[in-house]
Amino acid sequence: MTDNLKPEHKKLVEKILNQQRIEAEDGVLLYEMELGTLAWLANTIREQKNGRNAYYIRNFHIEPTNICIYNCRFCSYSSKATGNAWEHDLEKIRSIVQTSPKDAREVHITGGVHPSRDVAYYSGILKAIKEERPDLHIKAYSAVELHKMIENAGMQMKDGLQMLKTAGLDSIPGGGAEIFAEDVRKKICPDKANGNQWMEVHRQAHLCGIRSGATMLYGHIESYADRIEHMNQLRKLQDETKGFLSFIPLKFRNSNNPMSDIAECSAIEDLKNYAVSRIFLDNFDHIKAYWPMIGKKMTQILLEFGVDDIDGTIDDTTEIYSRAGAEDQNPGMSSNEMRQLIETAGFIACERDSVYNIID
Ligand code: V47
Ligand code: SF4
Repeated sequence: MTDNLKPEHKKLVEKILNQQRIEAEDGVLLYEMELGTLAWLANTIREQKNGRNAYYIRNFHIEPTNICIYNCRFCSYSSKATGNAWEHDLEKIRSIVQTSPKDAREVHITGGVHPSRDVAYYSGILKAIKEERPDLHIKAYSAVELHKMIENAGMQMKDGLQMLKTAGLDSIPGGGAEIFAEDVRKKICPDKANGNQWMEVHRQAHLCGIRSGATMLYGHIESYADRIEHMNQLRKLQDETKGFLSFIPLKFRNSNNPMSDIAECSAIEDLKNYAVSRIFLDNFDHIKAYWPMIGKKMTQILLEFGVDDIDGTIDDTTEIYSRAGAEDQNPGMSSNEMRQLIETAGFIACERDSVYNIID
């Protein structure tokens, strides 16, 4: 398998197979490796960590508002991008929860960063949801939303997070990470929390016992070195706290946003990127492909490239990607459909809870 490789790639393959850590300097070399070798390595690691299991969860989304003070250039979702603003009040949120699938285990809440809603308002949402459905795991508010709502309240990050935890926050999603590299971030999302601030929110959350996800927006103007540096920062924090549950690469989609002139990357690039993530992030247990964004067929292929989690049933409750050009415009799959998607790809379907306990 390694006979035809360049010497520098051969050395790297040996390191990976011996379960030695890849340095950041070596990471970029991975992107230059041929796809078959990457797939083989990523799948070897996937099988060491998760066997042939492929996880999914019954969940739904709540997007409290698309009004946002920020100006991310890849955003197709905010009211500035759509010309159509919405903001749900507490009654509306209660009614979404009341009519949500009874077998859902998790609600994923994220949205725009509203100019006037504060941490007390967002705590109220959590309390209302727990009153309706005490059993529901609440994965809520990206680090960008948290950074602003807690800053607005003049609170220390750890105190704000503690207040939200007391109100019902169980974990936080991985959104808002984009790419940490400052020069790129200034071009694509100039005004929101920067990379250090994003990391600090997650660090403090982990210290408060709130686990989280981590994303990376790829396939726009970033370099391979930027991607590796992004993952390297995540890997360091994971060494420190062990608080990340999964890594979720998010492919840049170019419809209906100010970055529409940038072509979307190829499917081969997607495969490479997921495989490199699986190899580089040696201290992450799970790599997630968010199926509504990357598409069902691609999700099946990605299971052979290091992915072991395909997120949730969603129940047609998210709009973040539909206008950006997502593969699935009305996302929703029943548990049976999710199992079928996994099983026809040759993997073992495992329903999970939010912290990866397997449900019988
Ligand atoms: O931070 C916005 C991304 C994220 C575009 O934690 C775009 O389990 C591609 O973070 N093209 C929000 N991506 C969604 C998110 C997420 C999704 C699924 C699961 C989890 C999890 C988290 O969506 C934003 C941004 O990176 N995004 N616009 C776009 N045009
Ligand atoms: Fe606001 Fe999020 Fe859109 Fe950025 S991506 S403008 S933070 S809604």
